Amino acid sequence: MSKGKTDERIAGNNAKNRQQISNSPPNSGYGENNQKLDDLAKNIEDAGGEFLTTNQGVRVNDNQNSLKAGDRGPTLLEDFILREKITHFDHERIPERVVHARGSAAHGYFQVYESMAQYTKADFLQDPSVKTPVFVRFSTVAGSRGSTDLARDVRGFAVKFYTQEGNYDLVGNNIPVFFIQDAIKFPDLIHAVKPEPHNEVPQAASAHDTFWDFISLMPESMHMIMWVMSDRAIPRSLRMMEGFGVHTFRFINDKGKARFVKFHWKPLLGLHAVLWDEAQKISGKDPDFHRRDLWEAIENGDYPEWELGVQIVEEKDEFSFDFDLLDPTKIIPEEIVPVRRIGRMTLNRNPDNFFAETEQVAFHTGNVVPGIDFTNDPLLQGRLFSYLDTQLIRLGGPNFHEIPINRPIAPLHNNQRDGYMRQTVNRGQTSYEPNSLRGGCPFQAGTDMSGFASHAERIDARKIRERSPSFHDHFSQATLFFKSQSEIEQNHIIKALRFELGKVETIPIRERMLFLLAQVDKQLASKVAEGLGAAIPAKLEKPVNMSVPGDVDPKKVQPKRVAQDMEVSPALRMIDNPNFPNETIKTRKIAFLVSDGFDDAALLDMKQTLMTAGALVMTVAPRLGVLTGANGTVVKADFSFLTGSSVLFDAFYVPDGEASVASLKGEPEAASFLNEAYKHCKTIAASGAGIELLASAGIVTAADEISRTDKLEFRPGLVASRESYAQSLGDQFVRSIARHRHWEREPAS
Ligand code: HDD
Repeated sequence: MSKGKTDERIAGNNAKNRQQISNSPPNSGYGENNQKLDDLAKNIEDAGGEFLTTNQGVRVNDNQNSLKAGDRGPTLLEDFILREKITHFDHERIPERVVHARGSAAHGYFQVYESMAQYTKADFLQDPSVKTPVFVRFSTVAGSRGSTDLARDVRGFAVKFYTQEGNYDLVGNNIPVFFIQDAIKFPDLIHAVKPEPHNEVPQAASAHDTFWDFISLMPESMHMIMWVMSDRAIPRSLRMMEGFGVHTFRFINDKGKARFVKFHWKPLLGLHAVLWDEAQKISGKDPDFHRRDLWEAIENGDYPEWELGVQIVEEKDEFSFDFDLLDPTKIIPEEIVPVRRIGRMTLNRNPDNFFAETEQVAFHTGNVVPGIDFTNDPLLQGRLFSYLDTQLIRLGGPNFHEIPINRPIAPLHNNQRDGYMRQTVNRGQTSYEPNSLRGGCPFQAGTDMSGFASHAERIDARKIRERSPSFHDHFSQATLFFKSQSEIEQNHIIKALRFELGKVETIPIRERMLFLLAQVDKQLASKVAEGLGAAIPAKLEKPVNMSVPGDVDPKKVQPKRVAQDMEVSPALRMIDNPNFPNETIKTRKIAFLVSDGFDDAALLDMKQTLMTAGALVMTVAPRLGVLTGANGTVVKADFSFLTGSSVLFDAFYVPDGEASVASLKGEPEAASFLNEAYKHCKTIAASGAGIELLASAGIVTAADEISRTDKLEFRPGLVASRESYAQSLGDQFVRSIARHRHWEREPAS
């Protein structure tokens, strides 16, 4: 929704306006034909209103002074206005999520490309003309609600589909595997990664002893560790990352035939990350970087989009892989089972109120609709318990499904009653089934009436606490992931591990990690060891009382069947990933470094070229206010060198203009802006006198370097022209930005 539209929507704030909204028929336009938004509209209360009132509707005539015995006397207990206001304030907070506390969300819709009836009877996957409303919440895992967006962490990617058959929640992550194979280890994992209990340090970071202590004793986490140490864990934007359902689920068609399915979200803007050095700096400069980015993109009408992909496996092929489909530490490589893209999700509206929607939304892996079912993945099975349980405490009782954001658009009738904060006024004598007094209503829906019937999987087993031997290979896919990365990405993993383990103070923990890394890849381990100034131990010393299988008994590992000769999976890398061939500069933020006296055409024509390609242009100047070009063009300074920062932009341009460049040369921050950009391998362009700023910043070393070549891109990601502006310069700048980073400039580790 554009800014204009938002303003229009919130313009009216009186009772009459609200009346109009609540009386509006479905698809009134309020919700852009989105049934969930129309439903939410019934609860909208715009800020303002005519008179200030208490919660009982009594008008308040003095909101500045409490009721006192004399103007210098004590406050009276009688002051019900003061008491109500303070009491409500005291209770404004609810417990934050125990994990995924830091989140950002948006509304949108999903549309399937063609009917999936052959595979699933799920109603929302049948008709390409149907737009199913969605609410999506992205999150980090370890940090508190107010923590930085740019932590090295997994990103939550939770989608609530408000389907005509009830809510379906796909509660996934941006990484397709998980740390542990069994949910019983989840509290331990989270206790280990959260700030340490004695001093609550560090916030939103895994680089500390307890996390790596746990991991070093948990070899099954090694595949996940490769992903978390990769650039996937520091995305450039929530709009530029993949999503995964992680577990294997089931699709069931109307004939009752089941197939295994893995879910993927493929972002249309491609896969992009920031460097760790940037991530740390962004955490200081703008801890809301991802939240702001998502919000602004939607406000600007640059709606983020993902395609929903599925990998479908026939039941007869369940055992034909060299890993177990039920093991959440494994992927099905896309080269073995291709991802079929079956629909598109578009996020096109920001929430009206963070607390009411983003904070109060309650996801649950158990929210499924007919046509989608579970498998026996022991991690998924544990999650099926956890989510409902956690919402009961977090949202204060059993009626959280009545909170507007959680309410399904499908009709809801049952005999569940009462409890804290019940909103519904259930009329009638009966609250049980079967009944005769109300004609049997509400009655059970047979499967022919969309009643949910669990897949009748045959189970004939002993009750045991054991893990299947088919879960015992903890390293093959970790190795596959590492080997599939480009050299640059491998270096980033090495550096990330050096950083994280370098923060670990207990030497035996580092050693255990080096031992495990050596099982993944010898070179990886030795490079990490080099950075730590340590040696890889020849064998793993089990600490006293270690109760988990610290190493793998090869006799217990199932023989490999399919894909044992698979060396690399290109779909696992971010750089040159074949799934994202079209590089675009859409929504990239380009900083123009300018001051008074800039060359008007050099600024305006370049801006036009970039905007035509879909990028956003912002000016950064020695001060805020307006700037005037040599020929009188007036532009607003969006940032000063104080309020802006190099790490917040994707590319940089210094336009021609003698006076402008002279002023920038006197500004030490301008040079450090460009030097950081250079270090972070971003594209920098200059025209005419702008080149002198590159020279004074030390980026162009030999003064005549540019004259010696007729190439506009005279060094990787450095674009310049002696002319004030030529279209060829703009076109080259666009092509260079589309490569995102110029890794040739990055020093090897
Ligand atoms: Fe979880 C929240 C994703 C394992 C227990 N989880 C939560 C959220 C996401 C995930 C995206 C945030 C939802 C939101 O935005 O409100 N969790 C995952 C994935 C997992 C996973 C992809 C592994 C494949 N989780 C997992 C296990 C357990 C939990 C094994 C417990 C046995 N997760 C929870 C929770 C949370 C949660 C405690 C905290 C807040 C909430 O549920 O609503 O129930």
